[in-house]
Amino acid sequence: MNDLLSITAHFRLPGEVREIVPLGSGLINDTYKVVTKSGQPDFVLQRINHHVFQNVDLLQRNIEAVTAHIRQRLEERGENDLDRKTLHFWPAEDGKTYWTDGTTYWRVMTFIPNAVTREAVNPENARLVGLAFGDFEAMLADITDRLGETIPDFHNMEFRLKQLREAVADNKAGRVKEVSYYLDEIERRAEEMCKAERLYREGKLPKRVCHCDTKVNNMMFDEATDQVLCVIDLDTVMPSFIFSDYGDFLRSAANTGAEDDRNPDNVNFNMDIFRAFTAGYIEAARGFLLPIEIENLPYAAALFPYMQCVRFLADYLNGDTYYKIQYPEHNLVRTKAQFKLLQSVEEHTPEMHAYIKSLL
Ligand code: GN1
Ligand code: MG
Repeated sequence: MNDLLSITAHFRLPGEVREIVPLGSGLINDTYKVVTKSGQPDFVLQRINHHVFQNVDLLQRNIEAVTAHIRQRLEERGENDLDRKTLHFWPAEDGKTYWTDGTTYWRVMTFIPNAVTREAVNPENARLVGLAFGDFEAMLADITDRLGETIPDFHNMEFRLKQLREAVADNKAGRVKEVSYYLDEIERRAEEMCKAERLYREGKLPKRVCHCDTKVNNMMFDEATDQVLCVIDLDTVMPSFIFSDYGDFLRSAANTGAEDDRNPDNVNFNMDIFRAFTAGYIEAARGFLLPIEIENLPYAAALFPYMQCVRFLADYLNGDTYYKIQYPEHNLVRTKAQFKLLQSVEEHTPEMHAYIKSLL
């Protein structure tokens, strides 16, 4: 607590700190709630994982551009409650929205009161979330060339496969043999799954500003009304294919089990969530989506469990250096659960195409 307290002292924060407690369940950054004495706003303190986000300055400049742009858009629309619908980052002593001692990187944002995150959605709020992510992309569509890639090749499937193949070749943790079934299943789908990169090279598929980490728990809901307030965790907001946001949301929200479920039988693709989210997303985004983007939404729904399977497996083979783990085979359990989800998505693909067609 004292160490954390001394970090908050580098930011120009109003109010007196009462306590600092852990917050949230992210796999990359460390997050804390800074509780102040009553009547004053609380804050969120985050240690930015600079091994993952190697250019923190670019990262924060992206976030500042995104939050300012969203705020301006909401103002133009005459919306109220803007302090709960946009994130606000506080300047440190040097005026930047992060502080570093040379080894660790920190930032502080305002804590949004009377709001909650959820680990699961129901069909009613899945539609609202679809609208919210579609709207998020629509609001940011005109600043694509102002944002840098905070993690180069983040959702580039060809690159993720290359990393996995390198992990296999290095076999650092001696685990390759036990995962051969999953490696074969991954390779069998590799060409199809790299379709987005091919379409991009052929000039048929654009990049747009995307959130790129649209897990259910990266969205704030109003505690009382259950309305979506805003999208959080903006570290990966960058130019990408719209498949990123659409596919990654379904990966986390339309899973009947957990991302790391130890029992693959619990894991299935929930078509009610799929339908509700897709209806909301297409409603908000149809003004800018190209036919090729809409046509490939079922591909996106498969791509993200596939990509996550590849990423978890690569980390397992490398000896668990990227994702936080709770037990030694955690990344393998995650791999298996994501693979089961992929299989279930594949079974539902014709049904997904039919539903999307019915919306147009
Ligand atoms: C990471 O930070 P968190 O937990 O929201 C990861 C995502 C993965 C996700 C899997 C920067 O997100 O890409 O989909 O874990 N973020 C980064 O749960 O790698
Ligand atoms: Mg998160």
